[in-house]
Amino acid sequence: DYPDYLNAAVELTDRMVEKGFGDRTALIGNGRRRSYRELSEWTSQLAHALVANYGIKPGNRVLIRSANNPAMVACWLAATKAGAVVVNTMPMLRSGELTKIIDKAEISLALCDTRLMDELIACAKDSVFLKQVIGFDGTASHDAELDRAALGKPHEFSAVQTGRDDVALLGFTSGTTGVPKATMHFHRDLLIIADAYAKEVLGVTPDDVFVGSPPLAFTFGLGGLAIFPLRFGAAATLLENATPPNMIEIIETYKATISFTAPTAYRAMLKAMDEGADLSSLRVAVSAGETLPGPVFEEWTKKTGRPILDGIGATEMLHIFISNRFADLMPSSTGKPVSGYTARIVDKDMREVPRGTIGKLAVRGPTGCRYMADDRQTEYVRDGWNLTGDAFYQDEDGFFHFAARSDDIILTAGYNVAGPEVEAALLSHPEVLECAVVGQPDNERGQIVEAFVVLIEGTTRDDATIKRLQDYVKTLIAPYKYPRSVKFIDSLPKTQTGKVQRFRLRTGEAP
Ligand code: 3SK
Repeated sequence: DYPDYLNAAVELTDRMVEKGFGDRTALIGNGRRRSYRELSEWTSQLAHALVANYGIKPGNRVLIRSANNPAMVACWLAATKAGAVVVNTMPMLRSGELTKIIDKAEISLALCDTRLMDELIACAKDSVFLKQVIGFDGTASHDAELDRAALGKPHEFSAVQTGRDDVALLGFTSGTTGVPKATMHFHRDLLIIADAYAKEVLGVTPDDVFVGSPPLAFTFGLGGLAIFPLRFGAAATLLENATPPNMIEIIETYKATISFTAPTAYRAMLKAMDEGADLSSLRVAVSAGETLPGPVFEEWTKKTGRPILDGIGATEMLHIFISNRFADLMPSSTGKPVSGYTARIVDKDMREVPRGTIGKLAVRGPTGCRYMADDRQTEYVRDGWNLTGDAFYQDEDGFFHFAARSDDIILTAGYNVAGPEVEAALLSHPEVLECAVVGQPDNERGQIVEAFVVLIEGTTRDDATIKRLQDYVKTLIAPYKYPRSVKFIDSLPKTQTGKVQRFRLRTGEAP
């Protein structure tokens, strides 16, 4: 139930001051805390600069390029206050990738951490769209062009009265298939994900302190590290380099209570706990984006007394739409739909399949899915249902279970093998750190199951290890599923949001 006119950035800043949160910590980063009042004033000054100095108008597309830091959050909120449509991008993107985004989103102005300017300036040279690249200081010193333009501007800004269904954000899909697409999100969507998932599933309170690794440029990170804390008067810690040791330090220093990260980081945190790290302040651990291995879930539950909350989200839907809850949790499942969302398992004709049958996951909800100028709208959205590209089944109790990405199903000698099932078996072997399983063409069997394995330090890469792993898999799952080919690699190819790019292994493009 949202008013017709709504500016999401106002709700997350000025409104929080009005509600009495002015003196509470909103952001922690670069070694200092910023209160809600400071954030409200900072974003208003920046919004004034965007309008007065750079001519930003409602509806203009603004690209932001930065690592996770308070200045990036402030720029995103300021541009949103000014009515712009924002595209947040990750620091690792190179000019070729940025150019595709700039052209697709028709970006006219970019705000860029001064440490990352080169690639964007290269894009601007030949771009018909990008006219201005303005630097901001992502460190604590605020000494760059945008910061100087904002200095001395009024602390209050009369934000653009956007409609609740005006586009506020373009989320680019992370490209597990290699071709990024833009999805459109409204001002109200930014609040819905907090009011549905964060409130109902996480039970966020003003005393919470968030920590996590996903980039703010990925909507998983924007929700978990900016929107959710700010919507409830809680605090967000922002880390430019969110490696597990840095996250652990932040958890211990600021007594973080909610973490958003991937299974590999939870595995590292478990090891750190064995070595004496105190992570007891964490009351919620969220995992999404990759399959959560059973052993990580079990060990975390045993050590902390609380399970990891696994869920599934999508940039297309803005955030997590199916999740486990502490009070309603099924280990190894992804959980049940978040309030406001409906999910079902369908066949190729969009007919619902019986419980227990693997089919395509279809989801419907208030936050998507809307592709921008893309044929995928007709291919992936049918009768209002978004087909996520995942194969799932729903059990008798209503829990949804991941089976595979549709393209992770391997057809071998007449059998259907779900790659993730073989991965889970391999991952439970003590010598396997990470792995990815794909199908490779084979004259005799159509496809064979091929595993790419990252071994733990000290394990020998030889035929004996291959045989050991193959025999082990055969003891856990039907022997026809064992990987006939095992290759050792140093690391798995991943997207910048941490998803394994199996297509690159399949095509031989990686490692
Ligand atoms: O895993 C994803 O793709 C995702 C995307 C957006 C928000 C949340 C998640 C888990």
